[in-house]
Amino acid sequence: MENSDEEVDEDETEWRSSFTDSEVTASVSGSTFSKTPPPTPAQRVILHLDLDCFYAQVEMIRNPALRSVPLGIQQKYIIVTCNYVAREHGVTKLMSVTDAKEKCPQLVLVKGEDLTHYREMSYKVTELLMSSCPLVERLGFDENFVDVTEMVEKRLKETPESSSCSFKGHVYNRLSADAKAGDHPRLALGSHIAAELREAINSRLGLTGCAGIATSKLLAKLVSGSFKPNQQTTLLSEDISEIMSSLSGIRKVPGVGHQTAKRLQALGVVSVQDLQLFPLADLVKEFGASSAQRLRNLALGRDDTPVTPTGAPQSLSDEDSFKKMSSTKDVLQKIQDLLSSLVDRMHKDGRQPQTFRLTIRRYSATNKWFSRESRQCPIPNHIGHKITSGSGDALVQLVSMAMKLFHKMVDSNTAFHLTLINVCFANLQSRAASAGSKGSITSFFKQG
Ligand code: DCP
Ligand code: MG
Ligand code: MG
Repeated sequence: MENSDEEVDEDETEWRSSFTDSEVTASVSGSTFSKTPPPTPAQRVILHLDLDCFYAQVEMIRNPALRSVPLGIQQKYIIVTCNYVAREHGVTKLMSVTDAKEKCPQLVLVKGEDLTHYREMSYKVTELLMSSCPLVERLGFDENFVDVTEMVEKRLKETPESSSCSFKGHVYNRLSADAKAGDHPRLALGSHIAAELREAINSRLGLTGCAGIATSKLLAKLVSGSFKPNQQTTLLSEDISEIMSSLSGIRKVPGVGHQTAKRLQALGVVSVQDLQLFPLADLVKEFGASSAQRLRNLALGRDDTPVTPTGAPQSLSDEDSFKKMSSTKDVLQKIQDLLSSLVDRMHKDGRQPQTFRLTIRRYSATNKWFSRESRQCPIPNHIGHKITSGSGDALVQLVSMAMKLFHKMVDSNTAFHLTLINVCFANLQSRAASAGSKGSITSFFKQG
């Protein structure tokens, strides 16, 4: 669960960056429709796509015999996900292996610590979506936002009769047949585009997933899991307050992470309604003006952050966590293992890393999540070049760099107890444009 890449977990940072305040109009460039005004924020159409039991689906594609059995993907002693057959037997995501086996003794377990196949499939999905619409933002491994506003406007213009089409899939809080597509032509068209994209993902990559269709990222994300698996749901603007008040607590609001929820709770704010009604001035005192307003807006279901196209990642990393590592020999072995696969990925990526960073986590009984320490150093050009050209002896030199950084953090003459090691290449520069531009997403995608 913790040997994540930079982007696996839906942690607070990720949501923050995805839902930070920004200019309302940034995402809805009306460039191709110069005669008509650009769509207003309320006319945006944003899709959120989330793949079904993602790691389990990848394993079922690799071994189709697993489709008909209850399947759990195991990382350490946790089932990080399970297929829907297993879910019928009461197995749930993030259940301990012991509990899952108790619920479902015939559960088949596949180890999911090596993320290579999941990562590759994940980027294939983003790439496929980008081939239909450039405005795609990744969120974690199995989710993407797509801003289809322009596609919708184009269809409305080119085939005006399409504005009277019906909704595809479910409509939140209503019987789909009763929802008047004529009153919501853009969302109705968005539901057709969502169905087409899901179909493309299914026919070309063999994956199923759910989609939410709404006027913002926040709402699309909230509505997409209403019917699972392999279904889609549209949220009409008149049901925004309904969906917000259906949430069981503030932690369910995307963008409110663990830390924020704790601070809110200390103010007595527990439910979404509490947050809607809490005096703004007091929120400002705790969080500052802009975060306070953002939190208030989120609670009201308002989010005008744009879908920000995801470029190639700015760093590549790999890590592993363990109960206890306390000898330099084991550290060396772990660093060698991690670096050898990371160097391989870096080579396929094609860009040249300028910086190497080593991160460790020391055991702490009290502060389990916030005790990471890092040291970094520049990668000399001749070593960076060896990585990109795939020359084998880069690894030896990198391992020795890593061990130097390790000794800067840890005095190996005294006892130590580590629970995590992370190796990271940062400051990646594409060869074609070492004069400054960032690595291209296409070269990154080619590695799959
Ligand atoms: N994941 C993980 N650790 C977590 C959460 C998720 O390793 N704490 C991985 C396993 C999942 C994948 O990320 O397969 C996607 O997470 P989701 O929450 O979307 O769960 P699934 O896609 O597995 O299931 P669902 O069908 O409910 O979306
Ligand atoms: Mg999923
Ligand atoms: Mg997900």
